[in-house]
Amino acid sequence: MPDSLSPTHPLALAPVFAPASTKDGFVEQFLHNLNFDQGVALSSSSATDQYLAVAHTVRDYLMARWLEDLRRQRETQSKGVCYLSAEYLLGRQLDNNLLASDLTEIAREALAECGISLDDIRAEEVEPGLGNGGLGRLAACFIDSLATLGVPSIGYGIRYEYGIFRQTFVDGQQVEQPDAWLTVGSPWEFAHPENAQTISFGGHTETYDDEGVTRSRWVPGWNVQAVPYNYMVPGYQNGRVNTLRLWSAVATDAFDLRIFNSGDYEEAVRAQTFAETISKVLYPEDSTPQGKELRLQQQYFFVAASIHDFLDNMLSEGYDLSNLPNRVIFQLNDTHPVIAVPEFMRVLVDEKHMEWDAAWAITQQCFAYTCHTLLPEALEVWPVELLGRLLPRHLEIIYRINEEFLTAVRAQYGDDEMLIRNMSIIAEHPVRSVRMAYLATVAGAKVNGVAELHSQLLREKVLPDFDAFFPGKFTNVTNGVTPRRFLRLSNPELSRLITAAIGDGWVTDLERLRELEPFAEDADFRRAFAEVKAANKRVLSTVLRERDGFAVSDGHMLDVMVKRLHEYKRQLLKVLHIVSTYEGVVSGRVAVSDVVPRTVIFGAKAAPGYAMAKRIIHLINAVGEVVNNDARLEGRLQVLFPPNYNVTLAERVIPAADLSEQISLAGKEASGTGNMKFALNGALTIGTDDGANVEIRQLVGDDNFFLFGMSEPEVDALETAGYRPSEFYQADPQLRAAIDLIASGAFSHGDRSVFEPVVSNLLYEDRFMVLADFASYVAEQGRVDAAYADQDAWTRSAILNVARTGFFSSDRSIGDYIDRIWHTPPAL
Ligand code: NTF
Repeated sequence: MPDSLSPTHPLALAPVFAPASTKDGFVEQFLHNLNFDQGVALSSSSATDQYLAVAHTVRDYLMARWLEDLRRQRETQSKGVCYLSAEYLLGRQLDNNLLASDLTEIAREALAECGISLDDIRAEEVEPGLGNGGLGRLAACFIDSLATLGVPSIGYGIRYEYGIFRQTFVDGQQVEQPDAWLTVGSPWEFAHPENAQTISFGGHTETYDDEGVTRSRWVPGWNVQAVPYNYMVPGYQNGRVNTLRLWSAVATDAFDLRIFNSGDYEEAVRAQTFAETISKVLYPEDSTPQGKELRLQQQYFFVAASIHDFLDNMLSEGYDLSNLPNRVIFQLNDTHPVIAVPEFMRVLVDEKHMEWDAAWAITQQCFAYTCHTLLPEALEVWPVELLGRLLPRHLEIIYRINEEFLTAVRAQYGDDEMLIRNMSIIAEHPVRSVRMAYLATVAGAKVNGVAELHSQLLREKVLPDFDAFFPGKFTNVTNGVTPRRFLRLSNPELSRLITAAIGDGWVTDLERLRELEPFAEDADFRRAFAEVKAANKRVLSTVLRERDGFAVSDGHMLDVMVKRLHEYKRQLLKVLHIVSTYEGVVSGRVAVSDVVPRTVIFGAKAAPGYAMAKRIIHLINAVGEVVNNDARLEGRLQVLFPPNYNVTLAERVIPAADLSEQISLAGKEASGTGNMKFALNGALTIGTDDGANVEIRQLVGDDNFFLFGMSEPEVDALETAGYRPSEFYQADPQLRAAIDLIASGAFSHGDRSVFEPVVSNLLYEDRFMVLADFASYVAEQGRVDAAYADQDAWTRSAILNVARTGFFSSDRSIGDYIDRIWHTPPAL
């Protein structure tokens, strides 16, 4: 910086220019970036070069605002949110960033002038798939809303070199390919190796005398460097740009030498290997953590880096740490970042020399925990042996937290050993382990579930003792989705129609969609709405033809089930419905002319180690193969399973859907967010009373929702009474015929062994009660068929779904977090 420019001079605060807000400016900047960043002339540039140059142009445009927001957040020192999440399933960035900066039309015209189509450029972007499913996508929606609402905040996570695997099918079976999303580089990120944090692992602890005070300290065995990569998170046309900071692990010479000198060669090699692997790959387990050592390393790696980053770089000089609760709230996105709690305590007590009680009081105000599941197997536990080996000081801290907590429990309830064992953060069986959800609950100022039903079950069934012990700690924040990506961007035609009717205020105030209700009674509007749906189907049909070579039939009801493959979500129920329809026709029970033409679209990845889920994928493909090619069906039933369902494909599928399948066993799906996206885009839902389906149905009304299946209390009662799936099989000839057809080898070239494990699991175990809900599901699908026959009435319902689901904006969710949990001040 020149001497004459003081740090407060305007030119020192922001870049010297804010380019590209006009078409000519965009052209100039684009060509400049093409020449100077990519090193090519327009005439010799590839589509990738052009994409990168456009991305840089948008990035440059946002830069001034970003730097200003960073400065403002550092200067004001008002309370902000640190969102800690191991996953951010971002989706493509270009379109979103163009929209947020209101540059879409300028870019389109500018590129056209250069002979380039913006649509072609968009297709070049590889989406960053740094998440598994709902949890990671929720985090991405939340950072969008935080920026749009102008909440001082930062998202912290991991910059996985490989995101969620790319799914391919070989002979109908899932084969995973690595997701090398960084091959052409990521134009949206800024590496800051100079701000790397050193993250330690292993070693031992010791006590020492500090002028008469006995203190503990951790003497680590090895360490890695955490390099921050910053991503811009622009708010929607509000001039705000927040930050997402993702950490990448690298080895350093420094640690090599230190450990090498200590003589422990094996440890040094180990550390170096780990340094390179810690941020290498996203674990593809959704809902079923495998308890792998590397995963705990990833978790500690990113939360330790984030906490130190916050304390070192976000606080003003000499900040009084006892004020931290007025300055920050760390929101724990599920149990993955919960190791942040003992790390924060370690920093306060061991490094800042704070008294334990004072530090604990601060910690309990600085953290809040969101639980995203009800499945017991999804609640993370870490064996004490592993945690103690990797993070010995943290284990000591967890023990002390637990000891003091259990003392308090005893003081209230007496020596009820059963209760103590149930509430202990440390589980004794099958191996001594740390229950991360309990640790988070004890430490968190608030604990929230992600839909009303989920929060209720969390309090009543998963953590009832904690709810009694900590009155007022539990709350609900129903999930939401960003209307920018999942309506405005992904459904431009519907957006235009809505805006023409009620103005564009809905983009940031989604409840305004209510104003559409009267239009449901307007025949012209219904016609226009139906035309939009038809146009979206044509777009999807083109995408699937180009992407997968599928031929999508015209005039079909589009019936969609897209989500991770998990038994509790019950893709098998949908398969049984398809098989049953097919069986009805081929057996002559049903006249083919009575089959309402449907195209069923599946999208689902299975965790690579989840054998049953992979078999179900195989079965879906096998059923599709037979059904799609059997002339007796006269093309009235089509089953399509495009591989590698991701955010980019979701943005095409959801706007085109007529029917949204949300058919989990009641009490198992915490919330769901796909369900919200479909309703918001005018698909009708067939669903159980589960997760956020409950709230969707309440809002759209029973007449505009197809409810089926047992309620959660009914599931509970059946479980208590003793569920025997084979009884349902015996009692229902239609169900029997469908299962028998699968068992006969009809979908496996006569080989009965291929799907035998699926069939016997259904008949003898069926943990998620597919057979118990089958009859109800099929009956409700009959009502779907009947309703679809009256297209005008269907469209009316679809419009009401759009009009009444504004509640599911992630802006509303964030508002609830602010009111119920964070208590952050109004936007700066
Ligand atoms: C998921 N949880 C739930 O299964 C979904 O119902 C919910 O919509 C999303 O979280 C977002 O809240 C998980 O992925 C996990 F990991 F917690 F099991």
